[in-house]
Amino acid sequence: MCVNNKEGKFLASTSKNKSASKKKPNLKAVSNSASNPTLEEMKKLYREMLLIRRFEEKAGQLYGMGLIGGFCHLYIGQEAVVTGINSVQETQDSVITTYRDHAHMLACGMEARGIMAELTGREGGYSRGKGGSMHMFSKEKLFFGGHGIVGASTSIGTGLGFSHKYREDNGVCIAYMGDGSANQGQVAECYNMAALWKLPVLYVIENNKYGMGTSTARHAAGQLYARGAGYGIPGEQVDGMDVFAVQAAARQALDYVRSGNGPYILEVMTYRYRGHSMSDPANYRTKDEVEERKGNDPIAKLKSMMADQDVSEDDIKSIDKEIKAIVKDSAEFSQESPELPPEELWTDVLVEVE
Ligand SMILES: Cc1ncc(C[n+]2csc(CCOP(=O)(O)OP(=O)(O)O)c2C)c(N)n1
Ligand SMILES: [Mg+2]
Repeated sequence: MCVNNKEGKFLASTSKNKSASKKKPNLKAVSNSASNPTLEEMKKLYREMLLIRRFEEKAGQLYGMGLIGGFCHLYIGQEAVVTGINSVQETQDSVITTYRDHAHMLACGMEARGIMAELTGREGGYSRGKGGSMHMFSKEKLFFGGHGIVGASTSIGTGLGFSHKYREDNGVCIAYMGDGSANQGQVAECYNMAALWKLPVLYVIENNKYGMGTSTARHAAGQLYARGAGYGIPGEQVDGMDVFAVQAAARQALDYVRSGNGPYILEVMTYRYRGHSMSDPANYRTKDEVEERKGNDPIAKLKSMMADQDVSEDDIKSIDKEIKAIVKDSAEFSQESPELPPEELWTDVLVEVE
C-alpha cells in the first residue's frame, strides 16, 4: 500500500519508511521555514543564485557573438534548485548531472574562469577546451559531470552511490536528471538496484515542464516523484522556485539517505526561461506563459525578502557588484586564454594506467 498525501509527497508504507516519514515535515512546514533564515544565509543564497544567473546570461551573450560553439544549455530560471540542495550537502557528497550543468559546477565551487574558458574552447578551461559545455569535471569537488546522454547521469550516479557505500565514506551521490530523463528505461533499473542494495543516492528530478519541446503532460504518465513506489523508494515534490523550500526538503531527504535507508526521489518543480538549448526558439510555448513564470522568479523573491528584513540597498548592491566583477573576469579570461595547438589533438585520448 502507498500513501500519496495532499502535499505531493509519496511514501511507500514499509515499516522502515513509516518511521522515516515521522521525521519529515510536510511541505507546509517546509515552506514556513523560509521565514526564519538568518540575514547571512539569505545573502549567501542570493549571491550563489545571482552568480549562476549572471554567468549564464554572459554565456548566452558570448554564444550570440560566435565565441562559444557547439551545444549550450542555460540554467536561467532554475537557480534555486541546485543552490538550495548544495547549501545542505556535505563535502564528501558527489554530484552528477545532465548537459545543463554550468550551475552545478558553480554551486560546488568550481571557478567561473575555468568554466567560461571551457565554453570558448580555450586551454584555461576545465577540460583544456576539448570538452565544451557538457564535459567538465572536478575530482577535487567530487563533480562527475556534465553528461549529454539522457539518463546517463542517473546510471553513473547510482554507481557513485555504490562507491560511497563500498568505501564507507558517509557520502551521498546527488544525481540530477531532467523530467524527460525520468522516462528512460535505465532510470527504472537504477531505482530497482539502488533500493535493493540501499545505495546512498538522492535522485533529483529537475522538472522544468518540458523535455526539449515536449511538455510533461505529453511525455510523462503519472507523477515522477512516485515512480519509485514499486521499489519502496520515498518521493516528494517540492517548489523549485523557492530556495528555502528546496533547502528544507533536501535536508530531510539527505538525512534519510545518509542514515542508511537507501535512495530518495526529490522532484523539484521549476522552469527554464530559455529554450532547451541556444538553438531552440521555444515555439512550443507562449511568451505569456514564460512571462507569467518569470513573475515567480526565485532571485527576485529572495531580493525582496532581504529588503523586507532590512538588508540595506548598499549591501545588495555590493553583492551585485562582486558578481558582476567575477563574471566579467571570467569572460575576459575565456577570450585571452589561448587555443590548444593542433598537435594537442592527439593528447588526452587514452589514459595511461600504471
Ligand atoms: C539517450 C538520448 N536520447 C535522446 C537524446 C536527445 N535529447 C537531448 S535532451 C532530451 C530531452 C530530455 O528531457 P529534459 O531533461 O526534461 O530536457 P530539458 O528540460 O533539458 O529540455 C533529449 C530527448 C539524448 N541526448 N540522449
Ligand atoms: Mg525538462
